[in-house]
Amino acid sequence: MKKVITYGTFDLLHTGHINILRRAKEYGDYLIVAISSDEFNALKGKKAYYSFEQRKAILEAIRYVDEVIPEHTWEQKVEDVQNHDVDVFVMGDDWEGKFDFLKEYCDVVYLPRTVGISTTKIKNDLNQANNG
Ligand code: C2G
Repeated sequence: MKKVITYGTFDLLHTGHINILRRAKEYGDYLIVAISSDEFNALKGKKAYYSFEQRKAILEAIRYVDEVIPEHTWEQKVEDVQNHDVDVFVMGDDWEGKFDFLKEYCDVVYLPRTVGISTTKIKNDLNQANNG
């Protein structure tokens, strides 16, 4: 079984997230998604609308996703890849090059981001719509 892993906050799920999950799954048979904990999000300077538990439940309902684990630190990726016998690490290309150190342990793939959508854009658009 070929195992793939990807990481992210996945807040306010949108087609950009679905696109990366669908394409990541195409690299193997089993997709693990490491979702940033609320505490790690704070480290990333992010405040998710949905809690970790809510984001986990949402991701677990997606057909491409086989397992969801928590992301607590920047440093856990090597351990995750080894402990879960991961063959391929996939991220959007806004992270291009940032995780090349994993090439020692698995394939590393950066996929083009979906243009025109982001959680930040959703929040801004909603704020504008509600504030006139
Ligand atoms: N993404 C995408 N297209 C978009 C928006 C997001 O392909 N329009 C991808 C990102 O490139 C990332 C994944 O969706 O691979 C999740 O994005 P975020 O939830 O924003 O995750 P991020 O904050 O980038 O966290 O250790 C890695 C970090 O946890 C990544």
